[in-house]
Amino acid sequence: MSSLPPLGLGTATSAYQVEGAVRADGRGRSVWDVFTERPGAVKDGSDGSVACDSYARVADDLALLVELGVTAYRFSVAWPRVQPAGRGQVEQRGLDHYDAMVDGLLARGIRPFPTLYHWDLPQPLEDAGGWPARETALRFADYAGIVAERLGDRVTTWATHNEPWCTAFLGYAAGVFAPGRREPGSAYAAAHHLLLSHALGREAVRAVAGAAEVGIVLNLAPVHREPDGDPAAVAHVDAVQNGLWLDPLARGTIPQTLTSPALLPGPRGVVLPGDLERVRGSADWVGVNYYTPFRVGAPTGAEAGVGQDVDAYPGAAPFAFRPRPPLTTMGWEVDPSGLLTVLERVATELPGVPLRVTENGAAFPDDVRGADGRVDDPDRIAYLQQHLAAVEQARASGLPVLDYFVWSLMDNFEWAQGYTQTFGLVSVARTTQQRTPKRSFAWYAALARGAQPLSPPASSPRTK
Ligand code: IFM
Repeated sequence: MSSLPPLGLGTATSAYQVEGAVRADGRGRSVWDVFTERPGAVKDGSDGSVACDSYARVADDLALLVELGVTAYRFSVAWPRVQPAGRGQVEQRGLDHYDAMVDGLLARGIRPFPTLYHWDLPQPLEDAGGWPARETALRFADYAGIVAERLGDRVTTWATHNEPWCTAFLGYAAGVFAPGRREPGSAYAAAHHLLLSHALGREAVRAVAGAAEVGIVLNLAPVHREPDGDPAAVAHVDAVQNGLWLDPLARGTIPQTLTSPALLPGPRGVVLPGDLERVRGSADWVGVNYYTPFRVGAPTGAEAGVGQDVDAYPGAAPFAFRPRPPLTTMGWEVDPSGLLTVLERVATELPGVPLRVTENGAAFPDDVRGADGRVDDPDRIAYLQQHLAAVEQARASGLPVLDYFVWSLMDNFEWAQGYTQTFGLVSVARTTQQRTPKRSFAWYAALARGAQPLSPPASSPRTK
């Protein structure tokens, strides 16, 4: 019988994906403001300048969370709102916004779960070298301390980074995310500095808010070998996706399969004496963002549109991803058992460290509406139900999974996919910003209110 507290149920968003208001209250430019101006960078040519207008509609979003009955809300703080240049001057109006958000959540009995960095690096820091430069890690620690000074009397649980793999490898190797650089060596340097900045940021938060629990959110995935897959490629993909983050946090080591000069001792390396000791043990909790497993096979030439970019694993022997149906509209395979696998792995590598599923959810076509005009999304309900069952299984076997957050509260700006992918429990009309709950919202609300037990899904997700 598990002695864990009841599973906390929440939803998640991030600043650039929902806030809009990119020129409000002295906000500086971020790498995503600049990247989205690049022709072809975003599938539908859109950007996050308006998004869901959540910066101005905090009251609407809080009302949705209350209606949903969740106990927790995961949002991110935009660094360029707090320090427009990424260093130096602090913009109090930006801090005021998050201060009010935290108060608004607490007043409604909802726990705030801020993430300090969800990909919106102040552009001046990118101009000075970005995450491949050590300086960025030091500036992140300053920023973390500034936010903690303001919110740390009420926020107890913090995340430093969201999915640093995306920042490093989609941003600096594949170049499909901001800042859009295709420099494999820089990606490995960025990865190290992101981890270092997590450790430094945690120290800064705890210096002003001693009782704070500071974690990091990783997008981990089981990596399976297809019959024709090269074992070396499988090991490399696993090392970049999982080991590069877990090994330093758990043991202060770097996977031996990764031989980028940036990670090796020597003049081209960025790992300085003492860095890994600082990173080891620096996660008070680990957030797992889980969507899909990866299957690694030999390239056949017919891999277009599989939803994952092989360039984001620099140095791997040639390989291709082979997702198996059912797929979401992102091209991601649906496999709830992968969530259990990932949770087991983290719990084994970091024994005793509390875990949270900080993102889980799915983009589906959302093209069926009920008589009331609401999106009828049984695929999403089934997806969530199946993955929540995996979480319950993990907890029943003793894994310390404390919270689960649906990605996302509402449809929003899905990075390089623009507004073409919908992950929300709530639809958002792009022209009026009207928020309309989907059927999945009612389902999750019933669950959050304890009115609906977690039982096997009535139907399985449609296949693509
Ligand atoms: O929308 C993203 C989020 O910003 C980070 N995790 C994955 C989500 C879906 O792609």
